[in-house]
Amino acid sequence: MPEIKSLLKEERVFEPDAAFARQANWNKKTVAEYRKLGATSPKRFWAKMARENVSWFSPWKKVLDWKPPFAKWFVGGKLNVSYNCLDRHLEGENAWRRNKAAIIWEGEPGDSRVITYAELHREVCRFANVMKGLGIKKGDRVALYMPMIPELAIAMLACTRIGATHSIVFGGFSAEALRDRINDAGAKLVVTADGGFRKGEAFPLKPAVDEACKKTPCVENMVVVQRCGNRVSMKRRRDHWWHELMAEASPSCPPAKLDAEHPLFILYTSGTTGKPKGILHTTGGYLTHVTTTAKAIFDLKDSDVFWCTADIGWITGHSYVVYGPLSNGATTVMYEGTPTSPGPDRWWALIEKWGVNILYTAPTAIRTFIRLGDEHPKSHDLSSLRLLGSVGEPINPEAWIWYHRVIGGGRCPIVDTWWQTETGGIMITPLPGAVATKPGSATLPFPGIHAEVLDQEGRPAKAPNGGFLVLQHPWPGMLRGIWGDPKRYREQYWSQYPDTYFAGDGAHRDRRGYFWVMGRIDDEMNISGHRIGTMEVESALVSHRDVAEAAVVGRPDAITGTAIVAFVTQKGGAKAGDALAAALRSHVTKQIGAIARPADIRFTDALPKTRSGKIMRRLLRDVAAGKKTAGDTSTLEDLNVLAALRGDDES
Ligand code: 7RM
Repeated sequence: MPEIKSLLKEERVFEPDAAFARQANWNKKTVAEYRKLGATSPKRFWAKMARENVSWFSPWKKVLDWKPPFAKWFVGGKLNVSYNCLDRHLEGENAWRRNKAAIIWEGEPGDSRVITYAELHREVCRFANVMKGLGIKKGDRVALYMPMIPELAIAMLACTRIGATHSIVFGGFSAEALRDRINDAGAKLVVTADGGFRKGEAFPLKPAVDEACKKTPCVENMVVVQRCGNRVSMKRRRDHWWHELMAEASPSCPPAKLDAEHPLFILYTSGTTGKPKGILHTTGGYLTHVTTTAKAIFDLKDSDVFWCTADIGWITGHSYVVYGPLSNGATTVMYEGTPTSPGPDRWWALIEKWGVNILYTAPTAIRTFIRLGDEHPKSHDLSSLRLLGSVGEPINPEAWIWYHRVIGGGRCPIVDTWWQTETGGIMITPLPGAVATKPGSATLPFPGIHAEVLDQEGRPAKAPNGGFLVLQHPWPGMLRGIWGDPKRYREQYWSQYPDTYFAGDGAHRDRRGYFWVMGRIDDEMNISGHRIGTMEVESALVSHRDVAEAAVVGRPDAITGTAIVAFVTQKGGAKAGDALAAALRSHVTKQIGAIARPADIRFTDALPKTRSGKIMRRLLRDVAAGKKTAGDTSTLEDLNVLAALRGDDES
């Protein structure tokens, strides 16, 4: 498998700092013990974690019911996520947390709110009652299309309180994308806002919801948070202001006693077809996974201020802005806006202002800051930081070293965490008090996680050869399926190797057994840590009246990791050129959202195809990257096509 042979030759090793290790929640001894238990009996390990880290109304009868590929964890157990994230921090020996900050929120314009656990509890109960008043019952789906404001976390927790299943749609998605997700989930209620602040301006959201809900027969009501004060139209009887309903709502609402396998949320992720997959997560296993990993990997202490910079619209935000930190009783930071607004030092100013201790962010952000210059972080006091994390894509060693030196002042361990929307929580990661790190490697599986790299025949790949990253035992935070599509669930994740989860990533292991994840091996691209299917962009392009055919590939990009390149053949009569390229870019933005907007559009008379008519993406990837085409072109239908694409004179 030459394509997934690693070219990295990174040999630097950073041993865990002794002082950090002494105070770590999980030290070397704990980790060794848990690794042993997790290796021999993942069930016993996770049952121990579920007992120690999660509060249950009634105990489970069976730890794991595994009928491949369908898993049930903590069968028969009853619990409530909002109870774990709120109530248990207000009672008994934890009652001192009542007035501890649960959420430190900062808006882009510089306004801020500090919400204590007691306050958050009241707001969540109020909104739970609001939803009850709108007829929302256990099992109903609620779509959340919101900016990064506290009301988003409140709405999520309120859903969990009454057993409604939330489906969050990232605010950057278009009306069309929102409509499809609302309909697929069958959401009865949409919670949104008039807008949010981005790059110094109000970015309207409500108009997109209005547009989407022209064709969403399932939606009965809409609740709108007033964030920006921009003008919106409110449809009588269907639309309600958040503040008006909340003013009337009671601040007490008992938490529903939910089954461990009750659907907690659906989160859509890009697929390799045009249609996004609704990844389903349930209650007990997910909460056990995110609570345990947040405590162990981020070493969360009661005195910590934890900042995960992800938008809550992505899985990283679900698990490590909201559920993981709050379930641990920690203080979580939420920031509404863009990293460089009003200036390139906004993040560093935030860290200094709130005394952030733990920062969890993405390589694409780190690379952006490298380019902006060291003077911005250096103009702020970042000495509160004690631990750094990375997620979303492979971190190149240069970015790792810069992050360590300039942001971490050389003193903070870095946890490079590999996981997916589908895994629910972190899977492969260093433990900061116990595991030596190598820049660019996510190191070892978390205890109780059975990860491996397999070759085509299903044998563990031998260094230096790479292979496919798989998970060989179910884990508590795993997806329980694709909403409404068990067949696709089976085919997508479980059909490559028997009873083994196929992650879709290429990886290899070094002599220490460390994992080096190299990226997607399927038709998905990772743009700034966000997954976009090539097919999704292609179907958006071909829905434009001037496009005959489109092929989309990724090319390496210094900032976003991958940039989208679209090869387009236009319909007769349509003129190729900058005007059409601009029209296609905005068409894709309208269909999917700005994250899917192609960086380059290349017009061509024909696309390179095999004799059976399959587009040869490998060739297009080389062309897009400006590389000479390597490998076999013997199945290429017409070599002239390739020459024309490259702009060669000879063919
Ligand atoms: C958490 C998240 C998942 C995909 C995954 C990988 C890539 C994520 C890392 C990484 C190398 C990492 N969920 N990925 N983390 N690659 N090292 N530490 O990002 O569903 O949006 O994306 O992201 O390709 O399959 S996600």
